[in-house]
Amino acid sequence: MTLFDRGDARQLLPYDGEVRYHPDVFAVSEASEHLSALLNETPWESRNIVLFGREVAQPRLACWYGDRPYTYSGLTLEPRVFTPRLRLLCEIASTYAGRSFNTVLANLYRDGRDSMGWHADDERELGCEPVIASLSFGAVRRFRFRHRESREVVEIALEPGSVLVMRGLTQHCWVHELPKTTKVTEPRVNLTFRHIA
Ligand SMILES: O=C(O)CCC(=O)C(=O)O
Ligand SMILES: [Mn+2]
Repeated sequence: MTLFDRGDARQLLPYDGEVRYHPDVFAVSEASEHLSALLNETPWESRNIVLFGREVAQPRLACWYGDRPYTYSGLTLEPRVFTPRLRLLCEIASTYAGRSFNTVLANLYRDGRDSMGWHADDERELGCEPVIASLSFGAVRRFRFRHRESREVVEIALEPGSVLVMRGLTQHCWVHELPKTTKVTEPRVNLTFRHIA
């Protein structure tokens, strides 16, 4: 783990926000151990959402950890208690983000058909300029930001063992998505650590 190289990550957004990408935070063997453990230890839930008046399953599985429920798109995820592994990963995420976290949303993209649509993590309880640290394990997936006004798009490949930190105006001025792809057949686990006041 390269905790001491964490200052020099690349800033991805050209304006109106700050996103830093830290590749290779975890060695290949560490990242694959976290992936298989997270796949097995997490009580993954499938959630239904209403899309154009029809109830359909969200295109991914999820699990929410922290001390209060999480509500988004009209869904409430009941909170679970951090496992020792999540406590460890939370500490690492905090080191890169420079702040502490008390919740994590775990997402499982089973293959390239799973995805997350355009959104911002701008729920009121995250505060006005939230800091969010996103850890990736498993398949490499494309991740895109789109500016709300200029419509400029910035894209990055999120690799296993990486940490992405979003802060400042990022959630105000940009939306982000993890698009579907026909090229990926392997699973990816993502952990987004957040601080809820
Ligand atoms: O899977 C990812 O990398 C992004 C997840 C995300 O944006 C979210 O959980 O809010
Ligand atoms: Mn998000």
